[in-house]
Amino acid sequence: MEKILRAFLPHGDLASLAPLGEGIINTTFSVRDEDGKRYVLQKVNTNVFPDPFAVMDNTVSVTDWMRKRLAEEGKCSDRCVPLFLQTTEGGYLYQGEDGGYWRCSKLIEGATAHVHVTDPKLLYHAGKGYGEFVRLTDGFPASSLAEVLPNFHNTKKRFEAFLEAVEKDAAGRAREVDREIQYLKEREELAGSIVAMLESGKLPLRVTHNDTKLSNVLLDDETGEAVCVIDLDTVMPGTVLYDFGDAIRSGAASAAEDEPKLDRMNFVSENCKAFKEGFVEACGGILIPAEVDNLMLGARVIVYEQAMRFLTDYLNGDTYYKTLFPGHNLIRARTQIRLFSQIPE
Ligand code: GN1
Ligand code: MG
Repeated sequence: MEKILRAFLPHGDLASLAPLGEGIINTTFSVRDEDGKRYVLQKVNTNVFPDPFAVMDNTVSVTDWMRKRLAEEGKCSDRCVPLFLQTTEGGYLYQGEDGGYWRCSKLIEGATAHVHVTDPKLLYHAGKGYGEFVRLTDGFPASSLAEVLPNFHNTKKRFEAFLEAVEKDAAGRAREVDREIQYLKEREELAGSIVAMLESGKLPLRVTHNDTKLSNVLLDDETGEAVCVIDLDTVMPGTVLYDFGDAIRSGAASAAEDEPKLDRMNFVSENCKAFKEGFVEACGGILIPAEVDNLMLGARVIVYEQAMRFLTDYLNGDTYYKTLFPGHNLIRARTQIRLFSQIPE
């Protein structure tokens, strides 16, 4: 670890290193130097992101764009946009001895990544944070971004992968989850709905974050206001429906995605309303009617998609998401199905 850290922070003593966050893809630490300055050190999961250089190119070009935008508006971007450090060799990635790739950014102080909040006011602020992301990235040439994970939110393709996993039944678990499989299969037409609107041009292609869970927008510890959107790994061209939908998936849920007591997972319409209000407000009028009118379709499709993704991984024998115990992905799939069933059409 010392060697990796030194690639980014060559001077001074390093005081501490501790695990950070609850992401289920990358491995993350917080680092404190002798002056009390803190950094986020992260190992990129190259099983999921085979081209970490493309991930960093996307991240840096979008964050630079946002910083420039804020400066033009006379706003300070210190805490509003993640800032990545270059290594002593130049570049934003350091390759460790095991071949893994690491990156380092400044930690944003006085703000928290909430996994769960109950106060609708905080949801309003979270909505504003993600809406501000849409506003600030408006005009960025979305198609210049690398598709680091092709078809990431192509729900139609996700459905095909799900059917393939059922068919293969690699871990011999399909019989046990027949009810869940049937439930998702019966709703197949939902899988193609957004894809069709994108293909026909009804929905514009925008820069999208694609992982807009509640904990990816930091809220100020004192005011509760949104400070910064983090985790830009999956920044790609997409539709705003994906980002709104994925945010509702955690923001308007009464429990964590892996809550084992299923009846604790419910859709909280008040929180959904608050998030939507903040989101649309901060987008500042750039959304077209087809986007505003279909935001809730985004929520239904993304929660449905996430249920399928978790169940697919369960059927494949837990090869994608980090799991802590054998039934972890199944619990996740079940909470998503329950949440989905409560989101109004
Ligand atoms: C993964 O690891 P994290 O929390 O950033 C996943 C998201 C899922 C989420 C579910 C690249 O994100 O799409 O919604 O888990 N990211 C990737 O917890 O697959
Ligand atoms: Mg992520």
